[in-house]
Amino acid sequence: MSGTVAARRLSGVQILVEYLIRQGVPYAVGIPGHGSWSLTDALLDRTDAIRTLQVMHEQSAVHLADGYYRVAGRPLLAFTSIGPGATNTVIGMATAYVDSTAVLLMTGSAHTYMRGHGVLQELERRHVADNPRIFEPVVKEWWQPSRVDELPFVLHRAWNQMLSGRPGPVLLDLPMDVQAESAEVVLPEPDEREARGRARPAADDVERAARLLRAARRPVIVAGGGAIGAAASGEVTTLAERLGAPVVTTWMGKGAIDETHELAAQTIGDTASTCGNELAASADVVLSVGCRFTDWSASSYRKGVTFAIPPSRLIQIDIDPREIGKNYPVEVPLVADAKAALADLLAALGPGGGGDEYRETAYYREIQERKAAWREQMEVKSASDRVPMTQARAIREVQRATDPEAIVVTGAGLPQGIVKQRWVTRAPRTHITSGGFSSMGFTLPAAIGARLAAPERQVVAIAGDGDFLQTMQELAAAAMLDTPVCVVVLDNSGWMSIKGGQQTFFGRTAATDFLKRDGSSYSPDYAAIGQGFGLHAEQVNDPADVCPAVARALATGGPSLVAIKVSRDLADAGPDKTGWWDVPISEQHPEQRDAQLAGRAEEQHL
Ligand SMILES: Cc1ncc(C[n+]2csc(CCOP(=O)(O)OP(=O)(O)O)c2C)c(N)n1
Ligand SMILES: [Mg+2]
Repeated sequence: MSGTVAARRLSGVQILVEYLIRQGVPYAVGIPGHGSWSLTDALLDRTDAIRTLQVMHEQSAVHLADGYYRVAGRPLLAFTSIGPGATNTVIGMATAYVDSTAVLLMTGSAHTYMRGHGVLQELERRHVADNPRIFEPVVKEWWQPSRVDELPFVLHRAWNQMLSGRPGPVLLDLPMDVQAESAEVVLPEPDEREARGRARPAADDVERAARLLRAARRPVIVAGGGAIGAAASGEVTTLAERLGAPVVTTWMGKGAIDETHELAAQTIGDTASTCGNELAASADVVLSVGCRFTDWSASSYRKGVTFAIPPSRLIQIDIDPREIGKNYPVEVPLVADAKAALADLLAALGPGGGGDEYRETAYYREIQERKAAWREQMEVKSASDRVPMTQARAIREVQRATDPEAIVVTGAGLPQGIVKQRWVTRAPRTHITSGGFSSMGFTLPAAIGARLAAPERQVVAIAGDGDFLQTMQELAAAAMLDTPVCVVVLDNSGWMSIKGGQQTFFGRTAATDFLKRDGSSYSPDYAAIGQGFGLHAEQVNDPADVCPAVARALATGGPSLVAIKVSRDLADAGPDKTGWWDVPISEQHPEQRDAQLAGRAEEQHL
């Protein structure tokens, strides 16, 4: 109890460090500068409890912390100096914010008594010490304390905000004098300050939802990131079996059900699965669990492609009331933690179903047939022997070399869609991707964080060459930490996903190939890059060599890189297109424009 705890004299950064230790935070990751000298100095005194990790770019510090959170469900501290180091993290914070993951970022700030004077790296022309306002759209809340004795309060507020309700990143912009000065303080007791417990839905809404589900003939469960964040995978699967309902997943929801389960009907949206879209679009009742119905997962709301709500009736579980009814009209809103809501729904449904009964229905047989048809369609690219190989084949071979519970990490580009579409995810928190913000450069640093969170698991970072080239300097971090991530670079000499979109929507391509002046393709020597950073690194061109190369890389027990030459042929380079995506097209391309306008006319949000 705080009243009985003696006050201690601590500096601002000591308060921060002691608070983090109290919360069990094992790593502080970042790049020091004069704006955070006090912090790195204070961390030096507590290396027994919290370790400082170096990265080579502040963006990576946040992606690393984000990757750690996505796997462990616990936050790290990312830190930077004042100014450019701080602004370097914006993409990382945006990625975390959009996907509702928790990161605590500390940035250095101008001394309170010099604010506005133009301290080195201060932004001050519109407002003193103005750096944090750059972050306003990408943090749940931010603080810029003026006094050391504010810090205990600020820290428990920040911790609560970051982790309660819908999680998200928070920013602590800490003036250099507040870092350095000391005060008599009492550190907050987590037990007395945290919003623990799971928010439950209203009982009468649960009853209404249960009635709808009981009467449903074609129920479908849509699992989003909220299902994984709330550790509700068990409930999702139990409810699916109880109802005989297929489970389809969004990018963030992949892993909410073991994808080898008969009721796992795979992913929804564009570059997803045919079976997932067909089942979701023909559901009579859709139960969504922590998903926000993005355009990408809902095929830009074109009726009948991924969803048709109505006539489908929607039961929507979300911890954030802001998401309720946003994109589709909702029949029963359940504003609640996903795990609590599903448990309540299961209780309200009462006994019945269960066991293998769900296998007896015509609906079940239809689900299996649709899944089989989709698997057959995927074989075309996944079993292809062509060289340079398809990404689909490369992914299949990479997965053959890994354990069932291996963690796979992707950032934007064709690999992100291919992995979403074809990697068989067996457990929650093993498919990690920069989903909603879809950031390039996420893969490698997030994979390092993932591995730190799960040192017993294999971690495979599957990056396009473009994605890799944005943060490949973190091979240095992996090498110094000796973190055994296996980086797989899918080299197609370009930003091929964007090139494919250009071809589809504009009928010609621009600025997406990596070319030399003579017009031939350009690729750096990725294996040499890996070796240059001190990693075990190999180059692979033949599909048959991928699995052995990845197995060798994983067996080294250290960080490694496998570069794979993949197809540049737009016809087979990427995932199958399974949905619809609304892209505005100018009158200069009448054919593509007319096709888009026809599709847009069927969008349900209009
Ligand atoms: C930081 C960032 N910049 C730009 C984009 C837009 N974008 C999405 S995918 C992509 C290309 C990805 O290229 P690569 O990683 O090589 O994968 P590929 O599609 O070629 O397989 C780009 C430029 C993005 N998502 N993130
Ligand atoms: Mg590429």
